[in-house]
Amino acid sequence: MAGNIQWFPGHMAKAQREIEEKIKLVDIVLELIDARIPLSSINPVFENILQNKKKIYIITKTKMADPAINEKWLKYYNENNMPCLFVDSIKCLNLNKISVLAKEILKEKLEKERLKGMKPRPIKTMVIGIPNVGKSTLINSLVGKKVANTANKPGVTKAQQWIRINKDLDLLDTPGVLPPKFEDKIIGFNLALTGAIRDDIVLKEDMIFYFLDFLKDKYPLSLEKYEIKDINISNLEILENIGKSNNLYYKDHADYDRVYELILNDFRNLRLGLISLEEPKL
Ligand SMILES: Nc1nc2c(ncn2[C@@H]2O[C@H](COP(=O)(O)OP(=O)(O)OP(=O)(O)O)[C@@H](O)[C@H]2O)c(=O)[nH]1
Ligand SMILES: [Mg+2]
Repeated sequence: MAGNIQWFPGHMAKAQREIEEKIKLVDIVLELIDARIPLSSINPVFENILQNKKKIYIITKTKMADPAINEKWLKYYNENNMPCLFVDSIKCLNLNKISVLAKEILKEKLEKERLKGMKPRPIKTMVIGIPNVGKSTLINSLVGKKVANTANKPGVTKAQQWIRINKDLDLLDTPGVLPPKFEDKIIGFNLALTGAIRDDIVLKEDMIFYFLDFLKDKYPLSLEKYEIKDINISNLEILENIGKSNNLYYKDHADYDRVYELILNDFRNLRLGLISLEEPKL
């Protein structure tokens, strides 16, 4: 699809409505952001829905992203007074800090309740974010068992679900929501590369050409996996080389579709190294 990508599947409209309905019930929101695409994984619609609700940015998949770029993002969030935690739900990085930080942010409210004689209660939190960012995986890792379905594709969670993490924390899992349109086609590429939207929503060829240009510019060494040392060759030559060395051939040229799949799988399974697709302008 060229130019603006305009779409909004019905199930997302419903998921968004349900978030709007439940927002009153929660003390604080965890907005999940993919460490590899901290700009593209923000849904501006959430800003309107949340209004003045307290929020922690939970940066997920930290261990899949470039550590040097993670550092830059941490600095960015700190400088902009955006409470954040860089976590990895698979490697259990910083997960125990979530309820500590939530309590700290809600200290005044909880103290007021205590003074009124109310009993201590779990903090109610809603986990929101774009599809595939790791909402359900985070919840499972916090509970220590599989209570929510997860998979590496968008749209796995279909309905909201309350989950008690411990006496201090209740979490509401929600289905992923994306904005109704992406102004910038690079956002579409970033979302498709990381699996937040299905690959067939963007033009795969354009996405792979964008990605190869990006790698040449920012991560030239990653192409050594394909024995490409001279980054001045064209993307078409790169595809031909990869086709040849991986036996992905169709008549006299590379079987492009299968080469695209190979590159995508290599990126998603970290075989090209730890790659961040977006960095902050500091
Ligand atoms: N390495 C790593 N993988 C993660 C992390 N969080 C999630 N994943 C993987 O990302 C994929 C998507 O995770 P889910 O938890 O299903 O994502 P979701 O946000 O609930 O997705 P929807 O329900 O579709 O909105 C799964 O393959 C997870 O294993 C993380 O912190 N690190
Ligand atoms: Mg889910």
